[in-house]
Amino acid sequence: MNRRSLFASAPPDPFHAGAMRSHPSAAALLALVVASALHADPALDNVYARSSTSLNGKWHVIVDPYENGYYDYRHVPYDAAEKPTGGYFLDKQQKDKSELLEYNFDTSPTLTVPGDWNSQEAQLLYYEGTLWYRTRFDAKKSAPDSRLFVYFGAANYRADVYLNGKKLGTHIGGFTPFSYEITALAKETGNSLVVRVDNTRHADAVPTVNTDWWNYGGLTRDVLLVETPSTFISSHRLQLKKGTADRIEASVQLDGPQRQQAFRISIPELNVTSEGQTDANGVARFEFPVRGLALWSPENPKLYQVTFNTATDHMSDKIGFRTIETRGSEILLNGRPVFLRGISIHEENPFRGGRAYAPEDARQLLGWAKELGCNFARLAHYPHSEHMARVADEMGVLLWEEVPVYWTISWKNPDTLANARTQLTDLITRDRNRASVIVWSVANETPVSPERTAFLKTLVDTARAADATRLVSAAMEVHADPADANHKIVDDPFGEFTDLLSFNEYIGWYDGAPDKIGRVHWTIKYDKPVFISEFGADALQGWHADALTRFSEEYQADLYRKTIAMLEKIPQWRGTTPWILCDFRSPRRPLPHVQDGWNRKGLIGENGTKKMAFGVLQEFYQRKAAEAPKP
Ligand code: GCB
Repeated sequence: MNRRSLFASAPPDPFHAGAMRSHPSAAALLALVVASALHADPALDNVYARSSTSLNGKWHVIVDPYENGYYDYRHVPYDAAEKPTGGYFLDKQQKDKSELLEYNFDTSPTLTVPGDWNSQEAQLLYYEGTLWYRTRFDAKKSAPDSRLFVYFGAANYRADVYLNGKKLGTHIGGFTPFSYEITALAKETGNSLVVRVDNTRHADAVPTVNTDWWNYGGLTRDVLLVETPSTFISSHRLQLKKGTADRIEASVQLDGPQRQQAFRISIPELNVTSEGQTDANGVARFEFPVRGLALWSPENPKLYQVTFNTATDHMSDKIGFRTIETRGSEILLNGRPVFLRGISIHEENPFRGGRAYAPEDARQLLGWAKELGCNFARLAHYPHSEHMARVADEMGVLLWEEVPVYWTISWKNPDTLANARTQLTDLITRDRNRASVIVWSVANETPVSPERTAFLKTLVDTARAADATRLVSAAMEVHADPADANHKIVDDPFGEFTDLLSFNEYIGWYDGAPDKIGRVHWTIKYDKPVFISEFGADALQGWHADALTRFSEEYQADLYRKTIAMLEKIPQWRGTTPWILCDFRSPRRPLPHVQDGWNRKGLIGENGTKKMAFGVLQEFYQRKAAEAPKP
């Protein structure tokens, strides 16, 4: 086909033949993407307490492996033109029978939002690439001067967002929320919202190409149309002042034309109110005493209704108050030593399959953790949905939250570092008012090198600058003594910068057989609380054999028994999150009839049935809970 002749009479196209010099260079395109990724609309925290309409539901989709909807035939993005002539984001409809149009959202299939595409459609199970989503919605405002935003809980991995044919921006990072203001662009009826989601893995991305979990793509969390007053409370932060249990520190940010206003914070149940004034930037800081506060803990997950008021906006949040710190090798919760009886969790729903996203999913997963006897959970290996932290607040489960700096990241690439920092900051901004969250984790199993330690140190500094009240850690690795296979050494130089000395170990699974566990002895370099962020073994639920047979429930249960006995001999051991609550999908696990694409280290199988090791850990946690000093 002579493509040139086909386009000969088309409307002028600046990127068409003859206009080569006006093509944006690769560097300019990258700058465009980075600029739009950094393009910040006002933060919208506490989004579920705001006035909003759900845009969840069936969205029309076009699977676009060759990205015809994004690039023209010279591979230049349509949206780089000032007045794009093509691109699926224009959401065109054929006007007359002669018009050539090779896509049509209205007649395309649908997928449910929120939800990954892989688990909704068998043909998309392994799909990695671009998929276009389109929904239509009306946007009738309740007041003429109110403002409108579209909010995305998460889109994995890159999202290009368009409203009524205009680009709102690009967001990078698969697990953190983002929003765009659409006040000027939205119409009362018939808005077209198009999102190109691309889950292609990249070596310089966060995470990188190599992970042990499924790369679920799509609009994986809630999409909301949010309405705010013209000047509104765009973010808030309120918790106990560091080092005290009776003083509250708060800060708020207003966005809009009337930034300077009187501001009031109240906690009616405690009979406290604090008043202040926002400055020219819309910021106000508060500090006030509280009396008779019931501190939040797993045993008593007390939350208080807190209200935030200005003349133009009001908002409320349910917030718990607790302290967390370390002293030598102790972890102190509300000033008392605590042992973290934990479990690691991937955000997957074993019954429905695929990425979990709903409050009910959070209740299911954290409910199992409670049944196991946990007071703690590690939300591995990326930010889970906001519902997890909110449900943990209600149920009384302490949390470790993590960013996907996993295995081999491009340590020397400044863009990779900027990306990781943004993901970490966005996670902290979203969950910094949740009492359940006590640990920000900046990485998992990263290979020791000066570049990696500098990269992670920057993340630690970022976390501490954003939130000085929580602990910072990372799941590190154990080093072997070349002279003695049973001698395990914990000496990662990064351990100097973390509050917990957390590491993963797989003695008896990747490292020898279970009989090795009893022979191991440890050298631990730092006087910090030792936290075992992973141990475990694969077991196919329902498959029984002797304790030396790999993949049997007996092997896994025996490994748990032996590991617990070994860990109890480490004097500074203060908690663990064994790997993992439920079996989860992983393309790294092909063994037929045993793994079939699942990592089988769950204590619960793919169908929700518990394995023997669940009972072993439960028994240990019951004992630890009984031994714990009563509050
Ligand atoms: C690890 C990783 C985790 C894997 C696990 C395994 O060390 O942190 O993501 O899934 O081991 O099963 O190998």
